[in-house]
Amino acid sequence: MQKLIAKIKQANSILLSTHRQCDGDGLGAQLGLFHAFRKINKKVRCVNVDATPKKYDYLNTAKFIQYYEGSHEPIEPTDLALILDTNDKRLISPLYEELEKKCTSIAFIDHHPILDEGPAPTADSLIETKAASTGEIAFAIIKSLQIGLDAQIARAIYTSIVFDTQLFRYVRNSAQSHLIAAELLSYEKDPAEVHKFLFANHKVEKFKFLASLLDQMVYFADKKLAILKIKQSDLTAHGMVPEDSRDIIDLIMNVESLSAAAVILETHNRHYKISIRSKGAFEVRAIAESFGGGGHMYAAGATVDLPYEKVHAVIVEQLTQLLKHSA
Ligand SMILES: [Mn+2]
Repeated sequence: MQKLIAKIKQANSILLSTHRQCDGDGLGAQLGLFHAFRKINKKVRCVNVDATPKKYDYLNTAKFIQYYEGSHEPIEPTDLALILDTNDKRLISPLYEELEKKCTSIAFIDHHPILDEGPAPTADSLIETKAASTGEIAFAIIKSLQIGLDAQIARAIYTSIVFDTQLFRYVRNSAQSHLIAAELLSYEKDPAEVHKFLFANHKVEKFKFLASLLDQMVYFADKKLAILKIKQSDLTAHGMVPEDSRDIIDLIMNVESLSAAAVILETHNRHYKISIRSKGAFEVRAIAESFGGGGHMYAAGATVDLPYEKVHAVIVEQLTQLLKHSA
């Protein structure tokens, strides 16, 4: 931490980024640091690989974030690039390759474990797997730099925490998430509005889509495990885009009997995006890693280019084995 703080102090220009298909945590940490660094007169910019989902409009993303894909604006030479909520440079590609050319140093600020068989993060990186969200690490950085909080910083960091803990359901054996949130609430005057933007944003069509999918869930191992396949045709039939299915894995984990479950989303022909969750009896990250993906111990994912039957069979086999050995 102290090494990174020194790097930040030295840097005149800082570029902030987060992983492709950003989420509330990466975005909140990025914007929290952005607003904080502006207060200490850094030349700071946010550049992400791809667009931000609409539900985050309340963070004024269009005003503060530039997009690399589809933009013709070059990346200017920058002292320091900070990449939030991932330590896997492949999730920033092809922006990452550009940052390597233009930035003096690059550091990942993240709470995911480093992949056993992935690219190593840069030497300046700060990986804190005990943090329930990257926003909490961003908060610690802001505190270390003795930057005063304000409403914009608070809303961004609060977004990180409530998003990754799913409204404090997934805290990591620590009071830290709650304590930081309590401090932020002196500045964030309408937390219920943030909760609404993040979690109560479903259209009626989305519920019809969900209803059709819940019927297609396949339970096995005494209803302790389940797999849900989402086909392209399921999305198009309800006017949905892949982003609309991202929260489904977390919704189905509300089934009491389940220990773990997987959603296999068909992104295009023979390409699948796998999301796996466990309630904690056993870890599922290794399954994602076996497909070249990664994530947390109990929440992981991968994208694969394999026939569906193969993907399905591997996941069923691995989940069944893990469940058996967890008993
Ligand atoms: Mn995160």
